[in-house]
Amino acid sequence: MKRLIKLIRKQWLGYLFGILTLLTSIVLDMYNPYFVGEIIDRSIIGGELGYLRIALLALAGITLGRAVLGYTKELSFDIASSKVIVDLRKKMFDHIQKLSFSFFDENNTGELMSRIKEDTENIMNAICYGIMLFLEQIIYFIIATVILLTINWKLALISLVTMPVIEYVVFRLERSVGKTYEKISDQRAVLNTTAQQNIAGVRVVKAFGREKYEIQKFLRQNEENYKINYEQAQAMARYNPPIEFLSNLVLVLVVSVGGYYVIGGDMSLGTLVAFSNYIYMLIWPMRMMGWLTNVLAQCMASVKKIDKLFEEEPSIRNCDAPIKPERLEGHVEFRNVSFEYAGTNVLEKIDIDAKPGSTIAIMGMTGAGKSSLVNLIGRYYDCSSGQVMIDGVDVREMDLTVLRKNVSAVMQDTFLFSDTIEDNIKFGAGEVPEEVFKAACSDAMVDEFVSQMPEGYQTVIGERGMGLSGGQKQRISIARALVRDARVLIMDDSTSALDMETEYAIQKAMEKRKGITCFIIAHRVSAVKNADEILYFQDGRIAERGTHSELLRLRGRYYDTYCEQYRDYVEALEKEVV
Ligand code: DUT
Ligand code: MG
Repeated sequence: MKRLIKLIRKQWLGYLFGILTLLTSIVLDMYNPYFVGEIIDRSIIGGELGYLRIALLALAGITLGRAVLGYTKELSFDIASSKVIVDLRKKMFDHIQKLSFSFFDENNTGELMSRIKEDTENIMNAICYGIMLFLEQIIYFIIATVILLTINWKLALISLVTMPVIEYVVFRLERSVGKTYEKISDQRAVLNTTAQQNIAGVRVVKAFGREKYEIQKFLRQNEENYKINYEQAQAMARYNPPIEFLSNLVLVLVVSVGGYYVIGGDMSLGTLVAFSNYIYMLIWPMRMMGWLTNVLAQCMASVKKIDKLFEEEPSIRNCDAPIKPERLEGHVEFRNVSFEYAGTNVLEKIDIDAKPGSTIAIMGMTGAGKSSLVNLIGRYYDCSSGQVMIDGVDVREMDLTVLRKNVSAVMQDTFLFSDTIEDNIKFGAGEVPEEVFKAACSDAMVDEFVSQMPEGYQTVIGERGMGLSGGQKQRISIARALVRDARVLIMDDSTSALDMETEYAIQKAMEKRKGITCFIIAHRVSAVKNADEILYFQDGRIAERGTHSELLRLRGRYYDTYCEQYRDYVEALEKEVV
């Protein structure tokens, strides 16, 4: 809330201008009933034709003035509020970007999207139309009350006494409409999610022949949506008639009592007409209050949700006095490292010493903790106990920017942006010399297929753009990691979609890149056998470790994997030989 008020205060000039035009417009409006009353008394009854001309001119002037002022008022409120929302969205986005991996494990995208979109829209409604109408109606009410009291206090009191009755009815009705609003908003979110998941996962739906089921599911949601909308329509339909009735009743009351005064000569006819016009200025604010409280309640709920998001602290951030080494050698050590996700142990007491420029290969069953291990190097997560060190400095004490700049990762799930191939590759590096870019593309075997494309590196991939094969995507993400001048390179299962030949070619190219400490996770023996040390993981522990030949001699799990992968080949070879 404080954050929002600060942002609103920043736009004070726009709001002030809006409020000034609003006040002027109200003042003009107040003359309307006055001139109508005077026309009746002086021109129609009194026969003063000259006055009629002046009064009509004044009325036309008021109407024109109000139109211009109304436009300026809406525009100033709109611009000021839009600026507040733009600032708020920017702050939210900056904040979300700062949050750690673990936050995104726990919160789904849909919810964050609705914070950025729907909740800010709710706030916009309140700080733009809400504030504007609230001020307008309050002022109308006060001025109209004063004018009515000066014209005829008895008649004014009769009308004022009925106002709480109208307000009570308005609030009762508004509450039922408000409830359906909430239901509609919830239901809309469900409908959106259903449609969005279905469209995003359309290939799975089709491949599994689940179209009919999905259509049914959507239709059910749609039907539900219709029902709630119907409910709201009914609530809305019930809303107006009773209020209309009450408003008219007040008018009838005033005209009847006022009629007596006019007949008795205590009040002119024109004054009575003006009086009844001012009464509308009392009733409208009463009617608006119901809507306004709803808008305000929605805004408060959204502000609360957004505040909660802002309260989320990044679990991983710089320590108080982070160490900023000029240059890293890339000496990575794990010292007695354990790690857990939400209370479940995933890694237990791991010790690794990766000398600068060495290659550590990691193998093991799925779920053994391989990705979890490498995620600790660039501090995507922090270990639960023990220490991960680079060049003798605990990664938690190193400046995050320096650390992340020096650790380059090819993640297990390839994610590319809907952008050109060139921008995707340069994503983490910014502007790089052409030869560095070229070298990365050729080492990652990207050049091989991109040079065949008519638009080459300017080809846009992703939505409506060029489709790529799984292996091509992997090659681009390898190039993206190579193009950065990082000391530590992590390749998490990043050659799994490549054929052996391409994998081999990339391996050979990587061997030329001296001085980079590599962590390679792979399932194929061919991808790990040249590593300085191979770690075989099982249930979060290193079950076997050594070089390729050491592990073969051990005749353990690595040996079994090796035999498994080479059996067919060996058998075929044996047959050939015989
Ligand atoms: N795990 C979680 N939350 C996560 C990621 C993993 O609870 O966000 C669990 C699942 C698994 C263990 O941690 O039991 C290790 O997962 P990891 O991804 O490290 O396994 P992996 O060795 O990389 O498996 P794969 O070969 O399938 O990539
Ligand atoms: Mg993994």
